[in-house]
Parts: sequence; structure tokens; C-alpha cells
Amino acid sequence: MLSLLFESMNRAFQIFFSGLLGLLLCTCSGAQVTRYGIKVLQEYPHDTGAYTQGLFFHDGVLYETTGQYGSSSLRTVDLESGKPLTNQRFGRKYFGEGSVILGNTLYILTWTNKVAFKYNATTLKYESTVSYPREGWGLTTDGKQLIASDGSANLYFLDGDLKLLRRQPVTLEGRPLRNLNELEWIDGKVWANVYLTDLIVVIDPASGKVEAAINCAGLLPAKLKTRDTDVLNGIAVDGEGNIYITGKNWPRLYRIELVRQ
Ligand SMILES: [Ca+2]
Repeated sequence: MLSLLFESMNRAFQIFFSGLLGLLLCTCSGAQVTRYGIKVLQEYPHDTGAYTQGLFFHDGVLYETTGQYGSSSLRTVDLESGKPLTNQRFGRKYFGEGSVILGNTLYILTWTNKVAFKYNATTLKYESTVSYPREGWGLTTDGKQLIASDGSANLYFLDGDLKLLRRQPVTLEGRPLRNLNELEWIDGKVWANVYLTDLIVVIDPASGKVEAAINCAGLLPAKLKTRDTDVLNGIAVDGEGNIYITGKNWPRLYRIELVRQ
């Protein structure tokens, strides 16, 4: 009888402590993700014909690559007017995706064409087409390696020949976070749009853990939306650390700052 009593007490303690452990783990993993909203500091025009897939600054110039078959392009953009300074169209069979400059090469991914393009970063002249085994989505760089997304819950670290060096799974509160899209390297972290959401996540490149989530819901006012307005996509940081975001076919590009929630 006494042993039965001890056994049931023991089990009760086990259940209590396993529950407590679960609660602690849950609280800890939740506490690791800092939640932010955004404040708009300045707004600029953005070309509603630009289905934004890549967005970055290099030496004070804003670069944008756009998607869709028949209208994919590589542009340099005047920030104040939103108008292209240069605009190179790709062949109709190519769907442009993420882009970035590393060294003296401007890299542009394509969605499902299984190729990437190299351009000379100084002259913006086409150099070569290289094979690329994954879907192309976002692209950025830490200054040494290229970092790419493919719509999965992975980041891919690549060398200058687009060869895979490392695959890093990305998790949000312990679960894989899929649909990683346009990317930007900011202060040692990878910022990523999450496709089909108003969320930007800040990823630790070494562990793949999402450290912060930025809620951009409501950024583009309803009165500025048309049937062609698509999802939030496009993050760029300039040389002074100013952060800009936009969306596919959006009429605005915003300079923002984060607000702790
Ligand atoms: Ca970017």
C-alpha cells in the first residue's frame, strides 16, 4: 500500500517537473525572439512595374532586380524619384530573382531556370551565365561569401563561383521557417522576407535561429493598393546603416526604423 502511494507520488512529481521543464523551454525559446514593429522615417516613389526580387545598395547606388517572364530586369534606381537610371531586360524565358555585388561581380539568380548571371559590377556589362542547381530566391553577402535562399527553410552559403560551402537550416522557436525570400546582411545578421507574409525575420547566420521578428503589417496604405500590388519583398541597407523596404509592384519604398513591441 505504502509502495503504491510512493509510486503515485513519484509519478505526480515526474509529471509536475516534466511540465515545468516544458514551460521553461517554451518560455526560453519564446524569449529568444524579439518582436518589433516599424516606424516609417521617409517614403519614396517605387516603380509599380518592378516585381521586386533583389534590392541592395553598393557604393551609394541602389540596385534592383525584378521578376516575371518578359519583364525581368536589372536596374540602378534613383532613390528620390524611383525612376530607373539604367534598365537591362533579360530574355523572355528568364525569371529574375535576388541579386548582390561581391568583389567586382554582380550576381543575379533566376527562379527555376537553373542558372545565375554574372555582370561586371563596374560597367554593368553581362559577363557569363553559370549553372545553379537550386531555385533562386534571395541573395545577399557578408562581404566574403554569397548567402542565398530558395524558398525553403535553409540559407545557402556560396563561394564566388556559386559553389555550395554550407547549408544552414533556419528555425523560428525551434521549428523550420520556410519561404525565406529576399535577403539583406545587416550588422552581422541575415534579414529575410518571409514570402506571402508581412514578416521580416532576423537570422543568426551561425545557428540559423531567428532572433527577431519584424511585423510590417499595414505598411502600405490600402488606398495605395491596386489589383497588381503584390507582397512585401525587398530589404536594402545603405552605407550609413539606413534600412529601406518595399514590395513587389508597390508604389512606395520606405526608409524605416524598428520599434520594440
Ligand atoms: Ca537585399
